[in-house]
Amino acid sequence: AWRKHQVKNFEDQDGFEREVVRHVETTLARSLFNCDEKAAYAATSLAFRDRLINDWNKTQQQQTYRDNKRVYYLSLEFLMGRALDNAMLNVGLKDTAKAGLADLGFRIEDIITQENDAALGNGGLGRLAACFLDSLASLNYPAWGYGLRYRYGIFKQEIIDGYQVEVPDYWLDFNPWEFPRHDVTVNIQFFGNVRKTTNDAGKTVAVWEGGEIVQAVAYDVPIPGYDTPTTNNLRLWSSKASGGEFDFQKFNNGDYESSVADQQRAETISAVLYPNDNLERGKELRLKQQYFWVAASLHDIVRRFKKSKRPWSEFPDQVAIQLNDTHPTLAVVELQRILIDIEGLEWDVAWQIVTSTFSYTNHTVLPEALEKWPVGLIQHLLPRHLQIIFDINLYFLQLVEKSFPDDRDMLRRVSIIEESQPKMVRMAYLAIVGSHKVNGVAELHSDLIKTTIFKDFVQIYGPDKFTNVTNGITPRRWLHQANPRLSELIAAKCGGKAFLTDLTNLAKLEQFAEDKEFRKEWAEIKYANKVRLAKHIKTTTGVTVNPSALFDIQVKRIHEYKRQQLNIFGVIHRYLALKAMPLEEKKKQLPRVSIFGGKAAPGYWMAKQIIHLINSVGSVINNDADIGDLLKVIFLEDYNVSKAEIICPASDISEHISTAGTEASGTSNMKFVLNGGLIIGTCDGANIEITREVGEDNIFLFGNLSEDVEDLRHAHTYGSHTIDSDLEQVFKEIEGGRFGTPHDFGAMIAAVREHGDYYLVSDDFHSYIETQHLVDEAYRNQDEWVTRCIKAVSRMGFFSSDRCMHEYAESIWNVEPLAPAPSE
Ligand code: 26V
Repeated sequence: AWRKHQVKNFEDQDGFEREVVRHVETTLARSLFNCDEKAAYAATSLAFRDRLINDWNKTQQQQTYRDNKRVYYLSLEFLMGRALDNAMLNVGLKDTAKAGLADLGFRIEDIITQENDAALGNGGLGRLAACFLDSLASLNYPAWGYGLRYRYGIFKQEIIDGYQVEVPDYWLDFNPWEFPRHDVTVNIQFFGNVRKTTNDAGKTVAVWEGGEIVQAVAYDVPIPGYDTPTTNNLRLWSSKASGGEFDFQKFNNGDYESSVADQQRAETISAVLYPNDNLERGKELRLKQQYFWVAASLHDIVRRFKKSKRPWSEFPDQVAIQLNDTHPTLAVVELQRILIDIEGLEWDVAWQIVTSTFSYTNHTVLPEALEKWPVGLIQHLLPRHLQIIFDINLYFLQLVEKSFPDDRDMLRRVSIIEESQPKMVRMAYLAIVGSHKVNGVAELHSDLIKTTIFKDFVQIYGPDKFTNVTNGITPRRWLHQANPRLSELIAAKCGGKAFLTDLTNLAKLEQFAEDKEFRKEWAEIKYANKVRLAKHIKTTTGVTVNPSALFDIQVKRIHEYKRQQLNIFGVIHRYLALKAMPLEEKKKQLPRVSIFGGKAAPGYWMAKQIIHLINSVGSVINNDADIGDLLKVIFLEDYNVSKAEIICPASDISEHISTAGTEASGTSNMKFVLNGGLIIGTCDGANIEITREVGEDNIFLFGNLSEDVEDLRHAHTYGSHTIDSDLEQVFKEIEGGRFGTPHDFGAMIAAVREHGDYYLVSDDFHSYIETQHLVDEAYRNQDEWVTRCIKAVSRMGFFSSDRCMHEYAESIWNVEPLAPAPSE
């Protein structure tokens, strides 16, 4: 009987409309006359959600039944963006929905934009996790993501009087894409103490007791693959007071307030995403988040493994766990604890299992981002884990001593415990010691970690433990969804939509790079995308920009190492040059729109100053009648995933100009090139591999190389350096009050002039300006420009996150895809 009544998916417009109407009338209990865009969004989402649930259940059943090795991607951040558009495209019924919604009186774009972004991440690291989930599902890998269900995602940014103001992102008021699993809970212990006792077998064992319990509740989010029924799972944990007798006791004793306070304290754990990107501040709540999420996830994974009744030795054959940066490193310790304290395995047997299970991805070399936790804090919060960390360190150092006898400095350098005041646990070292593979995210970055921050570990373990997997992006969201017209044009020339599942098919485009008609269509699409962005700029900032001008875009988190200050100093230089030009010459200049966007961490004062300078410069230049369309400066408020989908298709040039050696990879560089824009960039991160693929003629590189950075910094500090005279001119104008109160920007200038110019802005300024001139010159020849763009796109096949997932699967996880169950 069950089979006979199985839920049927809608297949056509009529079926879709029927489902929408049904959801409006019954699920939402609304009349059709009273169906606004929010309700239409809700009903459309529910209709698609029903489809996903079917595939999702089947996928999970199939994965359980086949019982192959699974991948678990542990990440504190998943920057998913919107789900509806993605679900419609992956299921292949967007056109059907579009027609159906039109029939019901709605424009599909108005419905799609009702959805709040799921913004559970800061930037590149979180968006990478989201792209990986898309690829894993699309390639039919049995994979789960594990994260935290933050009540507040990354803050919303408002610009008020040119300054960033943070507004909380309460995104959960209506979220049809998650399923609370109130039956899937895990009790998580904090604090307490450790007692040693002897068990029945006469062995000394540790018992962690006392402290407090917080409950983790699972919320599941379906992750549909593109053009496949495989629908994977993203499990997000939410924290809740454990309830039970303890609280009732308090309640009955009339201690109502304190029982409510307990509850609120528990819920605080998953309340908010930490908004720092590349800065570690060592807050206790952050450590609590990490353990809460790691312990719940591992409990879940172990529970699933135990159902198969296999011996523990097979755990690494069934489970691969990827640590997305060091944030989940406590998982290494937690699994060791489970195996020795709860399952009774011997240390060495357990440790073998642990290290075969985990692998670790490093995403930054910036010293201020490397996680360290005070020993005292861990002792207090997780007393048993600290003991295990000490033991892991002891055995590790013994091993090191065998290969490096008498090298006491080596032991001090590589110790997981930093002998500082206070003592610190170095999480990256713990992650390396607890993993069988460590990878960087672009070639240069992977080389740098081997020669700098993890150099000693290469000596100890040999080079094979360290590997590179260059980042990638999903072409479904970042081309097909964000740029539907370009996707269609490519499909028409590349033998259909195959490029969306094998991006190397883009190579077929190259033969059309000089084709006049094709170039024209290409340019028209770029223009239309610029018009779309110009409209967005007009409605959000009130500034009119000319879509025929060169659009120069830098959108990413605001950080000194990413050098938005270099960009804005360059803009000022351009403005001064225009102002100084005789009219005749000015008329010959190429109009340009400089577009910025990105959030500053709320506590990052200098980043906020940079935002303020950009806005101040904008308000002067945009209102200067002498300049008109020749130069506009725009700061786009609240850059996020859904805005990126409008912005990336609209660039002529985008900026990826970090100080060489600081940007681990970058991924927006890939998004912009894939959408037919060229880039201006430094020899850093994935820019280097993009250059190798697209060819030096199709990218604008400038600036010093990473191998020279150390010497240049030295020269700043020890006096043999003078600041570029054009840059001095820019500083003088700022100091003269041309862009508002000079005092506001004093620190930015002092950072370059007086404090050693750590990010080498002055060293790269001249090269940057010259290269921007080359961009202008190149852009004047539109035919050649478009040819370059087409060639660049045709050579971007390598940067699909599908390729990344294959590489991880083969060289790190040892997992294979699982063909979806045949549909009945
Ligand atoms: C550190 C911290 C410290 C505590 C507060 C929250 C927080 C959040 C993130 C991080 C680590 C940041 C590392 C990171 O985001 N790296 C970026 O990773 C991208 C994906 O691999 C890469 O493209 C970027 O170049 C890299 O900056």
